Amino acid sequence: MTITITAFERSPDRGRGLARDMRVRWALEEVGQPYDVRLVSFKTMREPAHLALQPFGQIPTYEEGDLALFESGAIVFHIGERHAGLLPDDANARARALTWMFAALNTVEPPIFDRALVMILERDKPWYDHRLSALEDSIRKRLTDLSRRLGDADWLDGAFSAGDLLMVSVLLRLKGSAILEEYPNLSAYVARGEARPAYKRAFAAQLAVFTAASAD
Ligand SMILES: N[C@@H](CCC(=O)N[C@@H](CS)C(=O)NCC(=O)O)C(=O)O
Repeated sequence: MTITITAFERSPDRGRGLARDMRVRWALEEVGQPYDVRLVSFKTMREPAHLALQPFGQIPTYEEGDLALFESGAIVFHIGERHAGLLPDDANARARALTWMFAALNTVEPPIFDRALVMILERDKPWYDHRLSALEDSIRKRLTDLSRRLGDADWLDGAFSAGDLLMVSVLLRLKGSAILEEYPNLSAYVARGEARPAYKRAFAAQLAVFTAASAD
């Protein structure tokens, strides 16, 4: 059955692979599932057809036969449930991988995403420096704990899983920042994720969309 996901027709991140379709593309590449991409504009995302798929008017969405999903974490979980390669077979290990998926999205991503938003939207506000520094403190708190837990392991809990896929996706927003570099094992963890062939294929695919749109 054909899988179709949605992605920005012109991603605001300019092809850096930070939009959340990237994690879905990466998951599909890890399990070897081909997929189609429907590109959407900010205008299309607010129209009824897209809102029927994604009630908040966002990307990504996932369609497969009569199944339509939204929320990147739920989509990655679904892909992991249906195909081998992202979730362990052992029930307890699978539950732990799911725990790491939630940790990435619920515990680690919020301050990292808020920092990115503040840097874009609030740079000219009087509270900018204070707010940025508070968010960076929150991020450091999370990264300190994550770094301690990862230690010198390659992945968070044994073999690479959907938990790592989401955690690396979340940390990538800090790539090149001094904050991530304060944690050499996390920088190396992110680099290990990026070195995976599936990640590279997904990254190239999303970049090709941006490059083509820029040539128009
Ligand atoms: N929690 C959602 C967040 C989706 C999300 O924020 N998507 C962004 C792109 S990365 C988007 O569509 N932004 C446009 C908007 O919110 O209007 C998920 O993980 O799928």
